[in-house]
Parts: sequence; C-alpha cells; structure tokens
Amino acid sequence: MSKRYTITAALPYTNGPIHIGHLAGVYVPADIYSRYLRLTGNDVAFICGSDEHGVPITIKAKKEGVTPQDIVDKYHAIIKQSFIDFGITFDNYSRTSAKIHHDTAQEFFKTLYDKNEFVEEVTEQLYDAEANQFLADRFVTGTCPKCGNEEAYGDQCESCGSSLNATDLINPKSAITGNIPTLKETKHWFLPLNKHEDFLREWILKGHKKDWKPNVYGQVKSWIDDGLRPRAVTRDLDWGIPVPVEGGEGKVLYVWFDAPIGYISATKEWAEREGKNWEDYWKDEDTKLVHFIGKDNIVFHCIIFPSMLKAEGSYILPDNVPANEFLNLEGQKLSTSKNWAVWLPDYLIDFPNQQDVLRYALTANAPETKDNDFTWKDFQARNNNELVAIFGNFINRVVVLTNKYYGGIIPEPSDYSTIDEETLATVKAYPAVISSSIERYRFREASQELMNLARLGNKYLADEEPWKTFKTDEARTKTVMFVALQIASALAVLSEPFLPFTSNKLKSILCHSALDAESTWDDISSKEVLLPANHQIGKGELLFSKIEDAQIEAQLEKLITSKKANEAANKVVEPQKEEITFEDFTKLDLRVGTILEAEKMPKTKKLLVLKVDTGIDTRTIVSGIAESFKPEEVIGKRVTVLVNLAPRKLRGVESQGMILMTEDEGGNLVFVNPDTDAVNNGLQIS
Ligand code: B3M
Ligand code: ZN
Repeated sequence: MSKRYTITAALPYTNGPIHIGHLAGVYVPADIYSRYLRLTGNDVAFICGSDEHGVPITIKAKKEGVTPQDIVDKYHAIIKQSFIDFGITFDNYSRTSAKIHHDTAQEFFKTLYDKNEFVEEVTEQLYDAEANQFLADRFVTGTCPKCGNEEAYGDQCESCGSSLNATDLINPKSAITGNIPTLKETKHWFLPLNKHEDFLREWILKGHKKDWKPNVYGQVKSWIDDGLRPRAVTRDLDWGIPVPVEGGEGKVLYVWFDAPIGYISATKEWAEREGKNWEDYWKDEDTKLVHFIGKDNIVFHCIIFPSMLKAEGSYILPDNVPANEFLNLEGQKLSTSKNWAVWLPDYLIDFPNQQDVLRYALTANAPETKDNDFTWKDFQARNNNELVAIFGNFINRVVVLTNKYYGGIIPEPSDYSTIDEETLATVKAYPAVISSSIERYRFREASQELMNLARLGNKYLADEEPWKTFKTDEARTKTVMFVALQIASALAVLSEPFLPFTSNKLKSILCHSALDAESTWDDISSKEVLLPANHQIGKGELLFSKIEDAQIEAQLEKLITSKKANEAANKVVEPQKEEITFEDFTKLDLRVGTILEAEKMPKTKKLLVLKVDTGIDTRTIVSGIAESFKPEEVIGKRVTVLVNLAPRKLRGVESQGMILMTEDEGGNLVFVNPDTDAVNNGLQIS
C-alpha cells in the first residue's frame, strides 16, 4: 500500500566540495532508500540543499578575500553538480540563501516568538576586542567540557557530538586573532530545551527505543539524562538570516536554527513547482519523515529541530534519524582542512563513468554502526572481485551466449528441472530479502544480498554449463539460458537503488523498454516470467572494468602529495626565537660531514643510526629522518653537522651531534647542504 515519505539529507555546508565521507555517511544511503521507496510505489519527497550560512563560510570568504555570497555561489554549483553526477536523485536541491528560505525561516522564528516560546535574555558572550566581533560557533575554539577535545567549537564538539554554548569552552581562543576572548553583554533569544525534556523523553526514549539505531538512541538518551539547557538561536553576525523582531538589528538566526527549516522551504519550493501541497509532506500525520545525517548532527535533528517543530505545533516529527558514523580514509580522519579526502570531482576525473563502483564500495563498507575506513585497496577489491568477477561476469556470459546461440532472441524453454525451479524460487524471494534490509536502514547488508543474487546467477551457469550442452542438448540449453536471463532481468531491477547507472545500462542491454510493461520491484517476486521467449535483447557491453594496481598506487601517492602540499601551504611559520649574542653563535661548531653508513633503528618508525665522517672523526649520530629517507638513500650524502652538541642516548644508542635538516615546499624533509663540493671540513663563519 503506497505511503507518503519526506526524506531529508543533511544540507552540506557550501565552503568546499563534497568528498567520499559525505557520500558514505549521508547521501548514498538516503538515495538508496528514496529510490527503493519510489520503486515500490510510494510518494516520496527527497529533499536537500546547500547550507549557506554559518561561520565556516565567512571564515573561508575572509581567507580568500571574497564575499560569503561568492563562496556559496561557487560551492553550491559544484556540490549540486556532484550530486547529479553521482545519481543522487533529490526531488529538490535548494539553498538556504534563497528568498523562500529566508521567508520561511523568519516566519518560523516569528511564530515561536509570538507564542513566547523563546527566552529573551542579555548574557555575557565571548568577544574579540581586536576583531571587534562576538565569537560564536567556529569563530572560537577551546576544550570541550564534556570530553576534553581541545578543538571543540563554540556551538558544538565534533568529537563527542555535544552541543555547547561558547561560554562553556575551557581555555577559549579566538579563531580570528588567536586572542583570549573577553566577555561582553549582548541580547539573544534562547530556545528553552529544558522545557521540552519531558516531551523528548516520552517521544524518543519511550516511543523510538526499539526502532532507532543504538548509536543514535544512545547519544540522545545521554543528553536528555544529562539535562537539557536553553540554546541561543540568534547570533551577532552579519552573514545569515536577519532576526525578524524588534531588537534583532545586527543579529542573524543561528545557522542550526535556520538550516533544518531549509528542509521545509525546499519542500515548499518543490511543491510549488510540481503543483503539490507542501503541507502534505510536513503536516500530515500519515507522512513518514526520515532524516539522513552524520553522527555529528544527531543533537540538532533529534533534540533541537524536533523541539522547534513541537513548539511551533503544526508539524509532524521525524519517524527515524538513521545517522551514520564517520568514514576514515586510509586510517586517518577525513579532513577538508588537511585536504585528506577524495573529492568527488577529482574521483570522476580519475575514474570516469565509474560512479557505481564508488557507490557500491562505500555502501558495502558503510560506517553504519561504527566508524569505518575507506582504503583504495578495498575499493579495488570490491570492484575487481565482486562487480567485475561476479555481477559483470554473469551478465556478460548471459548476453554473449544469448547473442551467440540465438542472435539475441530469448529462447523458448522446455520443462524446468528441479534446479531450475529452485533457482527461480530463490530469485522470487530476493525482493523481500533486500527490502527487509533497506527498510531497517541496513544498506551494507542489502548491497550484499544483491551481490548474492548475482552469485546465484554465476553459480547456476557454472553448474548447468550451457556452453557444453549447446552441442548435445538444444532443449536443455534453451531452458538454462531462459532461466539465466530471468536472473539477469531481476538484477537489472533490484540493482537500481545501489547501482543506478549499471541498472540503466543493463535494462537497455536487455531491452526492458521494449517489454509490454517494464518490471517493477514487486514483479520480481510475483511475475512468472520477466523476459518472455522471443524478446530481443541487445549486443551488450562490459558493465565494469578491472582496476589495476597502478591506478591505486597513483591515488595513494596523490593523497600523500596533496596532504603535504596542504601542510606546506598552511604551514604556520614559527616566529623567530629569542635573540642570541654573537658569542652564543660562536659556540656552535658546524662541520660539513659525509654519511658513511646508515641503518634503521630497530622498533622505531622515525630513527636512522648514521656513521658520519665529520673531518674530525667518524661518529655515530641518530637522526629522525627514517620516514623521509631509506638508509641506502643517504649513504654518501654531504651534510651539515653540529658536532659540539652534548651527546645523548636515544633508545640506548649514544648520538654525538646533530644533522641539520629543513623542509621543502611539499613538506618533505631535506638536508641543509652547503651549496659547494666542500669536503669534511669546518664551516667558516663569514
Ligand atoms: N550543514 C552539515 C554538517 O554539519 C550541516 C547540516 C545541516 S542539515 C540541516 O556537516
Ligand atoms: Zn566533546
């Protein structure tokens, strides 16, 4: 029976492109779910848009010397295109700088204001006198009072997910000047979350205990049990949605107050365009509202936004918030600022038309219950061992043999054998198997069930060997090929949520559009025949291609290089050290030496043990360069040595001196080499 769904996906900040972590955490699962609901006959509004306010955007604009509008216009277009490129089928992808959103958010605020749902209060807030600016959100960092994370922001700690007031931070520091903030009075409007504690306890802790993911339920329960506090929903900023009430001059709505309302304004925009009633999707109790987010957004979608909706009084509440955990990359946290990421536009340059490979690899390894790690090796394995060797191989054999034996015309089967009947019965069960996983937001599991269907097809062909029976038993061969084609057709339909591009290709290879009626999801389990005899299929094409080791190596090198370049570009030049006298300097005895021997210090990653001819003697020097140089690379190198440094023991080895090093623009360690063919000798002080 058809139902109505409003599916939202977290609005990405428009301060940069999106990367694989965004896809894995939010957008691919949301798209799988939305595609599946449509395929099974439901009325779906799949909604998203650019989150264009907030401090990260003003920081980026300041850094680049442009306006915040320039930044959001640039990245809104890039992000919107990435979603199109990766087949994320939003019904509307809007933006919070749109007028319809400003109007909707201001109207929402005004409704709560008129209902006295806010507490208006003058409080002391963090202030940076040098920057002449209040410090909210990411304008201030400090230690999280809950978990000790030293990089917490003024509104949230990304490490433990807690929502914070800036004045909660321990040792706060201005992100603008680095100064320690002072306190200054200012008026804001607070949403008294404490007033909604009973409602939240009843609605979530009792109402959703069973069907919300443990990671979500657990976080929400801990916040409610800790006791909720009023949260400021306005800010002293100039970029954002103006506060629409008396005394709101120079103030804007807190980005996390306005952004979730972006789901509503984007639905309005879509409904107007499609001639629908937006209130059916936000105010009808029969509509199921599901928010797809990352775990750092749980507090906003399970505590703050529902409290806003409840206070406003006319909206439905989310039925589920299946938040994913974080995806790491090659063992390190994905980081926009450190450029430790795989950006979607870059991926498509290196792997053109291979969106489904990434969708599949990210789904099969999704951080659904715990943080997980994306590795290029796993990406290659998923593609080569599953998509190519199982799914693609099965389809290729079916299509090639049907063309080779029957000119692409589906043969008339004879009586089914037991194995045929068992195989077809198993195929009929797959829609329910995959549906069950999807409806419980277990997309990893669902993707593996899809691959099991492809395995079934592969095994059926391998066991029945039509290429052998073709010469000896024409009737049997026709039956086997007929059954295999039914499996291929089922894959074409059931793969659409996961592998939309492949599904389209396969449907055109099998000429689904020439059928009287294209098979639906439910047809796979109810129809006796999906592809009838005498139906003409196409010639076929390889659905997937092998990914070579060299391609993976290139990606790993690219990661390292871009991270180092980013480190160098963002390198903070250490201020000059305390002044020394000429006498101090004359104490240094610097020599040009030659490295005669080198070996790795056992059980360490960083240390090489060197034998160095200093011109005075040959001595042992332990140097922390093992992550930049192999021992054999440094033998024979002329180096600058500080020879009169007091000896010291490192891991039991006495080091008698110091080799001078510096870094190149890529952040790689390099020797401070005298630009001369000086031999082992003292450096003259000129
Ligand atoms: N802009 C994304 C984030 O925190 C944030 C989501 C808003 S959803 C209303 O990464
Ligand atoms: Zn924390």
